[in-house]
Amino acid sequence: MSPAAHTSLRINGDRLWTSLMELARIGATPKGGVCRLALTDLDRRGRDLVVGWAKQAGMTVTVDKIGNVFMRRAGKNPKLPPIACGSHIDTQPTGGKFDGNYGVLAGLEVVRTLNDHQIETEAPIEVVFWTNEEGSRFVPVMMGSGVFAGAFSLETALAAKDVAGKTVGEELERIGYVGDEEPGKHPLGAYFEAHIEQGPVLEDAGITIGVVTGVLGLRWYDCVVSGMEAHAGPTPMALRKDALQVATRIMQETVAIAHRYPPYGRGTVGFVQVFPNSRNVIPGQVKFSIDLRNVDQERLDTMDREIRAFVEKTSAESGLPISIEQVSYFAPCPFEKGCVDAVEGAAKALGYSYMNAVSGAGHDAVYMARLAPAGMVFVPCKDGISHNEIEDAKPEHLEAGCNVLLHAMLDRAT
Ligand code: HGY
Ligand code: MN
Ligand code: MN
Repeated sequence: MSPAAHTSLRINGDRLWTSLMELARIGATPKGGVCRLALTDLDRRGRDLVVGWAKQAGMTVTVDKIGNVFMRRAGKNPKLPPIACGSHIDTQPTGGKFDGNYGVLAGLEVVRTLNDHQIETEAPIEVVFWTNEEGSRFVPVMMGSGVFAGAFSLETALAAKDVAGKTVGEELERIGYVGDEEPGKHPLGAYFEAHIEQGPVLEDAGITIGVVTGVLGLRWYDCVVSGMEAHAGPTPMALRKDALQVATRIMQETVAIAHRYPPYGRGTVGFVQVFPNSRNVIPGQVKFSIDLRNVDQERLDTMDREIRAFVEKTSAESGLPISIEQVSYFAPCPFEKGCVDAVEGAAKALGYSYMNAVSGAGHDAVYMARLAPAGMVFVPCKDGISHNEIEDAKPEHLEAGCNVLLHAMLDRAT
């Protein structure tokens, strides 16, 4: 918990809410959500708005070669590695106002509060937003933080293409966010991320703060089933090479595998491309995503073996070629005890209800945990819904989470 001198310090919840609503206007959708895909003009406008606010708060800004943005508030001792916080401002196509955006603007609110009270921390404070956390437009997921942590190379990331064939490198150039700093050459003393839970556990339990102890491991795959286009009328059922019918067996097995490894087994098929996608043509090719997750490494590896074995069996039985390529992976990630304790200590001292939580969603904190002590603060979201335009959260919960972030960071920065 932060030193006695600061225990009465609280953030300005109205200012945080106002900033969230202003940022949410960039890419606002009719149902009240946000569509601000990575490296689009909307992403640029969102980046520019947040960077403008940071400069107004007296912060300096550094951008690295994958477009990660580091906004810095000086500390007494510039030689100390910064105590950082942050998240992402890119969203899902049918995303919400709070996923990612909350963690960045909560960090900005921490700085604004320190400014209001002329508090000088020993270590610098930094607020970061990472490029393409969502992995929706460009794969891999958590791209900017992954390059920063060395999980994959800058070249691999810059070459990634969206469905229209545009590369990360071209789009980063186009929106003017190719920085000079080599990714990863930026010391961090500790990293905290405030985020909505994106699940129902906190709300169901009536708890305000989730003390995140770790994050599920994740494997993403691209799977392609190749058949033969043919006419839906004259082609007898027994003579078809129907790529979609075969693909659906693998989609069903993706879900079945998750059910076999509870309680944290997860299996999802969210992206499907059918070719030629015409109602009276037997599909000749289907490309689809597979997302497998679990909290336990052994179970995640078993799920990996089982989906690959099923693909092989299905190809042999159907006679259709099927490829499966892993395109994203990170291991289950426990957070550092000191950071977990700092979050719990802050929640306790501030008088908020709290409980331990495991994150089903991936976050940039997963990669930061490879480089420095890292922790996360969860707050409830309405009905646990996220990656949906109706995503919602209570101002008082967002304020509470930001107060916990403030004091957990002061615990490390003063
Ligand atoms: O997929 C995830 O868990 C994160 O929302 N990118
Ligand atoms: Mn997120
Ligand atoms: Mn997300």
